[in-house]
Amino acid sequence: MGKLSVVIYITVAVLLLFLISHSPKNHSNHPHRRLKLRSTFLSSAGGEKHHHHEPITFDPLVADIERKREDKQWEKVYFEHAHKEIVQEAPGAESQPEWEDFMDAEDYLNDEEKFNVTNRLVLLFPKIDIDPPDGYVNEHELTEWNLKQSEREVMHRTQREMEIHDKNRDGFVSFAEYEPPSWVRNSDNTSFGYDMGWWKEEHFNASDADGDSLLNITEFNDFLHPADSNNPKLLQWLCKEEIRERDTDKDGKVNFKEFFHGLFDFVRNYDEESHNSTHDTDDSMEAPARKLFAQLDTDGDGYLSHPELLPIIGKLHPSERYYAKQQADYIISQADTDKDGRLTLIEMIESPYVFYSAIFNEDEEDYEYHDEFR
Ligand SMILES: *[C@@H]1O[C@H](CO)[C@@H](O)[C@H](O)[C@H]1NC(C)=O
Ligand SMILES: *[C@@H]1O[C@H](CO)[C@@H](O)[C@H](O)[C@H]1NC(C)=O
Ligand SMILES: *[C@@H]1O[C@H](CO)[C@@H](O)[C@H](O)[C@H]1NC(C)=O
Ligand SMILES: *[C@@H]1O[C@H](CO)[C@@H](O)[C@H](O)[C@H]1NC(C)=O
Ligand SMILES: *[C@@H]1O[C@H](CO)[C@@H](O)[C@H](O)[C@H]1NC(C)=O
Ligand SMILES: [Ca+2]
Ligand SMILES: [Ca+2]
Ligand SMILES: [Ca+2]
Repeated sequence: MGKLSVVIYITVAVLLLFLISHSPKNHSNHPHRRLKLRSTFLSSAGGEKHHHHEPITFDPLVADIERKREDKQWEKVYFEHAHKEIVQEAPGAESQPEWEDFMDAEDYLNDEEKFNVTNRLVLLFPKIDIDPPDGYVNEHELTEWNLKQSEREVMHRTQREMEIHDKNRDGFVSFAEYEPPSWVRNSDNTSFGYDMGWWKEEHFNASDADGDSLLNITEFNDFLHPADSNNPKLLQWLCKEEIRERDTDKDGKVNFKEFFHGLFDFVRNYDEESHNSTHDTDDSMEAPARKLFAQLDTDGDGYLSHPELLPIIGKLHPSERYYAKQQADYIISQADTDKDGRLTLIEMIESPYVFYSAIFNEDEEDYEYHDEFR
């Protein structure tokens, strides 16, 4: 008995020593470059507008892991929401049951033998370099790739939303079934004037492209993301909504002042290349603003009506394609070593973390540096 336990003890100890000395962490020479799974769960709940957009996850394998994790969080929240009584009866129990799973997934991504970033890029390159397949990834190919990843992500979230709202499980959401987000129901109509018509019946009707009073998954996805829709009724609704928000004197139209102090900034920021943020003053921007206003005001009555906003609605509500291109431009600017405007596989492998920047935790690297400037 005694001998046996000593043998087991020694075997375990030797095994542990072996494991520790061969632990992947020990030969990771980039301690700061830890890939970190994101939680976009809370920030992504409906109504994304204007400003913030989560970076698109480049690698479908990583996106898959993120989605699975997010689904778990979602199931937990939805379960608690649907069964409040049960959860309240068991205080403190299982407060964070998924934590272990998250850690495992992150360890997996940072284990260079299991998740080898070089090998991932070698594998993905031919899937991106398709138009044309010429050994180079150009801006167009990278934009399309990013767009495909983000559309998959958006549709996945829409499917989950659909599960909540489609109460009779017929694959359609009726207006009666649709329950707007709680902050819409609780806010009064006049506060701030933002999002006044969002999640209301007019918005719903505009999303219903075939007019059968039900939203299928495509129409429901459009409803949640009007700026990415091709449905003209919905784009028109979006323009009307924009007028409602900007029309501070409530005459139903947008005059130059309302345009200049509201909409123009969005249009200008969209066309980033053409402006100097540090040198812009109201005075220096008034002339270009007046010029654009005159161009948009096609009937020349001195006001913008909702059809006149249609040419710039994509700039007021940037689409997924806009962000996909922005991210492609950023990646190319960082990884295109020979500055020919396109990426070879070698260039990609030499800057792997640019591609994983969406999940690349750079906090540790820059913290002290930035503190100096506070
Ligand atoms: C990753 O894969 C490349 C290419 O196959 C190889 O050279 C490299 O050693 C691998 N890295 C690790 C940590 O296994
Ligand atoms: C908002 O406005 C609509 C119509 O203008 C009205 O029916 C509704 O009661 C208002 N809601 C709140 C919370 O004030
Ligand atoms: C939405 O459409 C339904 C059915 O066509 C109609 O009864 C309702 O009045 C419409 N609501 C609005 C706000 O347009
Ligand atoms: C949903 O309905 C639209 C017409 O409004 C149609 O074009 C689309 O293909 C439908 N989507 C699905 C998934 O059936
Ligand atoms: C941007 O600012 C620089 C001065 O820093 C100036 O020379 C240049 O003309 C400006 N460009 C535009 C488009 O205003
Ligand atoms: Ca190519
Ligand atoms: Ca429909
Ligand atoms: Ca290049």
